[in-house]
Amino acid sequence: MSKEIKLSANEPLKINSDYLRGTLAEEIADTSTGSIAADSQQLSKFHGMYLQDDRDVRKERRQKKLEKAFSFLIRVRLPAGVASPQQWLAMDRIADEYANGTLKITTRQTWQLHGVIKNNLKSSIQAMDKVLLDCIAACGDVNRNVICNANPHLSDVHSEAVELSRNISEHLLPQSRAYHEIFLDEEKVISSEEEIEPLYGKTYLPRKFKINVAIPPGNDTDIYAQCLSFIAIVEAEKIVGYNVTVGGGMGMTHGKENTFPRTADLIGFVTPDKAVDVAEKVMLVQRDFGDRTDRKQSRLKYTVERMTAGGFRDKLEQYLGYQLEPARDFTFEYNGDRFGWVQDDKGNHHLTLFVPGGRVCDTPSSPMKSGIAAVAKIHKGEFRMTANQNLVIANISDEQRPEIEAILKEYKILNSHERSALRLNSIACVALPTCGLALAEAERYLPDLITELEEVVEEAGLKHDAITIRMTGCPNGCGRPFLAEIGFVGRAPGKYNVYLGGGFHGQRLNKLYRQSVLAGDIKELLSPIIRAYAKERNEGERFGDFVIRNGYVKETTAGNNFHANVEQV
Ligand code: SRM
Ligand code: SF4
Repeated sequence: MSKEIKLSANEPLKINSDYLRGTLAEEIADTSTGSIAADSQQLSKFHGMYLQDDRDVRKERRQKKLEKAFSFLIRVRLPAGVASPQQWLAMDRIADEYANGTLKITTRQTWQLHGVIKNNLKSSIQAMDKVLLDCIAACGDVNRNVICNANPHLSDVHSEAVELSRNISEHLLPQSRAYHEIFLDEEKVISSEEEIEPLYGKTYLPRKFKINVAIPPGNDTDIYAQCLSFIAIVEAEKIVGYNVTVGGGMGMTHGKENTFPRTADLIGFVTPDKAVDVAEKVMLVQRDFGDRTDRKQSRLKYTVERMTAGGFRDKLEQYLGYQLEPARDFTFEYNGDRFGWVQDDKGNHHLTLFVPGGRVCDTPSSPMKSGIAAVAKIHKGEFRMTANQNLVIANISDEQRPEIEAILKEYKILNSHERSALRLNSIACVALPTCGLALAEAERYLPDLITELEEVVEEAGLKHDAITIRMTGCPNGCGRPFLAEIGFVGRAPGKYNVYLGGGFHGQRLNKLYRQSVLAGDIKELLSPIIRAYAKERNEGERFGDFVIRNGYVKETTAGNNFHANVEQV
């Protein structure tokens, strides 16, 4: 007798949702609560929003017998992270009118709004629609925001890569009109089932799916952490095609060794005309072979792990009807951002600014949000968000540069990138107080920890030496901490697992060095290693390589040995 397969709860939910409608419209209209039902919470993700509550006031509200302080996170779909000044200004206003007055630049190159109460959801989305922004598929079991290298040096090649990112995003966009009906008050039009979701069908994907486009030598989009990546191969300043990697991902669960971060595998090369088709077919292989019984095993990385990279490529080639070409040579040099001013070959200027934790907000020492809005009022180029949560003010003409510089100076943000290389190479995920999954602080704590570590780094003469350092409030890995040379992952309030030995350009996972370290003990734990690195490193040796050579941690060579050879915890 064949064993019955038990699908995860989200599968029937998707099937019965009438293509992502469920009872969302009714629940959003219900003013008796700030919340929505559990099923609707799952469906709302496909429309780019999550129900959250302010965890800082949970206890107080419980004591007062009040409902949690519910609000929504809204995440925008912004392929390649490119936005016009008008779009920036609209988001700036929406943040003030309907959210918590801040704009969060995410590790997938887009804006998030936090603190949008249910009553303001439709107004926010309608205001975005006016400037041609939407949040369709920004979350949920679908293809997410397609990200792309933000390096302004390579502008001609960059625009080709941006175009590919946009084409993939459009091609893989869910077709259901649910978003338009629920949030934009569009009339429901009845269409045949096949027309509704030709790629996804009723069950969409087993889990989230992530794509990026990279242009060596910059790996600022961290290709090894993505489900599918296209690495541009450039000859004579033209993209001749893309190497294809599959099966990267970060999320894991503490104590569950069958969950692990995984670096992607290189499986071949395609010419530019085939890239969208390859994106579609990789997604369809995952649609058909991804695990739909256990959401902890359903990401593409586990599908590739089960099938092996070669097995996955064979299946993909069956879907494509042609073979991938052998992968071409490429070299990545870094996965951080290049800060400050650069001028491209057409004479335009680009300024990359450091945005601490990606949080664009006004503080007394740095009114960044007002400053960027003032720039947006006169800027004729565009804004590009980076996958390291930073911001490029791009395509500034010779004539406009002095004016923009004057504004940035007035708002004290012109020199936002004049910091230690350690800080400039840092990422912290949002974590508390909005993230419901956070076990510890990240965005609100990493800056202080870096201030402590800067003392050691400066004393050791390493102020200008880049070391990648990333912190997340839990092991889901939103700040890609398992690729950092120094990674901190929350275990409990004030306690972090410390990981060492990631590759400087994102090519190697790190390894657990110490478990559940108290925040107050981190400086003491790392100081001797940082000092030793300053004194004993080989010429050009990176921190992540040094800690492996000196035996602080064993090398992680693949996701499936991430948990192996952990010597001291
Ligand atoms: Fe993430 C869930 C924030 C990039 C892996 N992520 C969440 C949620 C929505 C928590 C939740 O499910 O309730 C977080 C909302 C916090 C908040 O209050 O804003 C959240 N993730 C973020 C952002 C905002 C972090 C940031 O500080 O920038 C990033 C938004 C990206 C975007 O614009 O789309 C973000 N998340 C990532 C990345 C990095 C990336 O994509 O390059 C990863 C690791 C790569 C990967 O997917 O493997 C990531 N997020 C996760 C996971 C683990 C998935 C897994 O495979 O197990 C979860 C939890 C889940 O899906 O169950 C999660
Ligand atoms: Fe939340 Fe964890 Fe993601 Fe940080 S890593 S935003 S704590 S889910």
